[in-house]
This record gives sequence, C-alpha cells and structure tokens, in this order.
Amino acid sequence: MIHTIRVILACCALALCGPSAAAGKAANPAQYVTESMTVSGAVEHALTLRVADLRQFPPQQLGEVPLVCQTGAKVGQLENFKGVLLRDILEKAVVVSHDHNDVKKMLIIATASDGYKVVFSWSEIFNSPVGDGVLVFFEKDGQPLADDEGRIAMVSSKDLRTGPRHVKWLQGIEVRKIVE
Ligand SMILES: Nc1nc2c(c(=O)[nH]1)N[C@H]1C(S)=C(S)[C@@H](COP(=O)(O)O)O[C@H]1N2
Ligand SMILES: [Mo]
Repeated sequence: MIHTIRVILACCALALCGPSAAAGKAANPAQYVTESMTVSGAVEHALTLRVADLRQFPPQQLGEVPLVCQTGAKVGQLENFKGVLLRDILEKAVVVSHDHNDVKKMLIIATASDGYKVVFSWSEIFNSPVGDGVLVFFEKDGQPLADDEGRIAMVSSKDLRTGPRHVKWLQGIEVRKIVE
C-alpha cells in the first residue's frame, strides 16, 4: 500500500517537475511569451509596462553572463543584451514605506507566465551590489527576445549561480511586506 502511494507520488513529481514538463516548455514556448509586465503590491503606483515603456528607463547593456543552474551545470550564456535595472522600475513604482523599518521587511517576487517564481529582498536590490546586476531585459543583439525567453525576461547577473534568477517569460513583480 505504502509502496503504491510512493509510486503514485513519484509519478506525480516526475509529471510536474521532470523532463516531460521541461520538454513541453521547450517544444511550445510561444504559449508563455509575455508582451508586458506588471508591478503590483506594496507600491504607490502600480505599473503595466510594455517593451516600449521599459525603453523609457535608463538603458543598461551587458556583455556576457554565463547561465549556471543551481546544480552547477552550465546551461547557456546571455550575450549582448539590453535592459533596465529592476531598481529603476521599483523607484518609479515607489515602494510603500510608512515606517523607517518597513523596507527591510519587503520581498520582491518575480513571477513568470509558466508559474516560475523567484524572490529578492528590498535590501538586495537597494542596498547591496546584487542590485546593480538585476536587469529586466528585452533585447539581444539588437533584436526582440525569441519565444524561448518571451519578450521580457530578467536576470540577476551577479549571482554565483545565475540560472535560478534568470526568469524567462517575466509576467510581474510583486512587492510584499512579510507578516510580522
Ligand atoms: N520562467 C522560467 N524561467 C526559468 C526556469 C523555469 O522553469 N521557468 N528555470 C530556471 C532554471 S533553474 C534554469 S537553470 C534556467 C534553465 O534554462 P533552460 O530551460 O533554457 O535550460 O532557466 C531558469 N529560468
Ligand atoms: Mo536550474
């Protein structure tokens, strides 16, 4: 009985996270492509930004960023891409802060259209060198991003392993204060 349950659970895990799910995304990435991203949650100005809107922020250009999975495997490389700092976007949205210590409790959650999510903290973005390397990007070699990344993606280029916070098909950024 327990063995049967284990087998069922293992199959579910494989279906959700295993090669078949990854292969599905690789085979049909067009369904995940995002044309705009939102900024929501604990901000004074909620934003919806299309690529044309992102171009209004100060441009950032990066050369080569190796993409390394959390396992340590090299999975690719980002080259010659253009974007803007997540910090500049959040400055426009204005993180809500009533108390001197509010910002220290803020999470910044990036969500992709396939349900992938990664978190940053306010301190990482606004008060550490990591923030200098967190880019929302939309152009590679002067061209819009291909379907395998969406039109809008994100990377935290100063991470030790850059794969996990390379968010393909970026859909939104939510600012949320932790519950005390
Ligand atoms: N939207 C989205 N972005 C994602 C992922 C994902 O599942 N969905 N996986 C991440 C991880 S853990 C890695 S290592 C790289 C893998 O990129 P690849 O699927 O092109 O090899 O993408 C990252 N970005
Ligand atoms: Mo990964």
